[in-house]
Amino acid sequence: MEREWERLVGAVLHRDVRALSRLASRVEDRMPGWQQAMQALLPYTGAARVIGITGPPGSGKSTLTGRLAACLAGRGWDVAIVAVDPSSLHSGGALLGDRLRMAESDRGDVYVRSLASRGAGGGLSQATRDLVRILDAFGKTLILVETVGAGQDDLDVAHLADIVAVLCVPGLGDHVQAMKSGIMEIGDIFVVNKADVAGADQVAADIEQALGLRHSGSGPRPLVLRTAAARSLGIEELTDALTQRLAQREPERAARRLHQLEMETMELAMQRLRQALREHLACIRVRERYAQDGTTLLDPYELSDALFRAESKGPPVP
Ligand SMILES: Nc1nc2c(ncn2[C@@H]2O[C@H](COP(=O)(O)OP(=O)(O)OP(=O)(O)O)[C@@H](O)[C@H]2O)c(=O)[nH]1
Ligand SMILES: [Mg+2]
Repeated sequence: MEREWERLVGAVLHRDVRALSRLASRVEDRMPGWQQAMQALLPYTGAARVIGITGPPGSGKSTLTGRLAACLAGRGWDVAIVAVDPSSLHSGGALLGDRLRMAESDRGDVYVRSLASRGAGGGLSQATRDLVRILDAFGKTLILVETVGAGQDDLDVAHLADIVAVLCVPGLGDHVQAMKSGIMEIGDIFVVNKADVAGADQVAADIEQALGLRHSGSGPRPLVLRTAAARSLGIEELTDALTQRLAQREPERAARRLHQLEMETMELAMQRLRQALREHLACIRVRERYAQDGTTLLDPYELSDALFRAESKGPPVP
């Protein structure tokens, strides 16, 4: 490993916050050497608990996450917040707003970092996973991951997190219908935020009903709680519920970590495989042939067969 990376890794393991930020940026940008740095950190990871917090835009995720972080820090957890915000690609202002709202409510030792881009390689969920791992190695004991409840990245948070809290708010119409069914299934705790606004009781009742219909009976039934994050109402109760759920999940942790590492291996391998296929000579040759003779139909069956024959037998010529 390069000297600078070595220095950064060492400093992160000695809880140097500036090194943490620098290393996180370099890994996010996939600067050469990032993988060795992550490998060096890996043995120091596995202790941190991860809570995913997801929900529709504007439901109060950042406000709630900030309050939760303060509450958890007050109970002795060493907390970090990861805010995953793809929309910030388009609006840098929202990102700043997020940071500020969170900073207001933290106690100074809560580390906050936003991920706004897909970085140089891989998806947002990979960037999130890397960052969580770095924070874990740093020694954070509890990491809150805020994701906007829309799209695949949010379902991915379920693979990363020990437990997931799904936020709902009054005033979004038929809420349960509006929520993607996938989101409904990943929630361990449903939080009806903005409980100070009319309609919160109805939302809670709708969710209870939907859960009653869907819950299969494996594992504890998801909880439905009410909060008014902006007024700091319900935060203690939610913190109790989250920590209880974490404790209940404790026996499965080793198995879940193994599963997560297997999935990650698959993802990394798939990326390399895709890259290799793209670069594969056979592909180029056939494309050349196709370009020369526009009437030949490119045959994906034949071509994909040829690629796999080539994998095992050498000369990649169909
Ligand atoms: N009335 C009321 N407003 C709230 C409550 N919690 C948050 N808000 C407000 O809702 C707005 C959105 O809050 P955020 O915390 O930024 O919501 P978010 O879900 O993080 O938003 P995005 O990250 O943009 O998706 C802000 O104006 C908050 O002040 C609450 O409990 N009651
Ligand atoms: Mg937010």
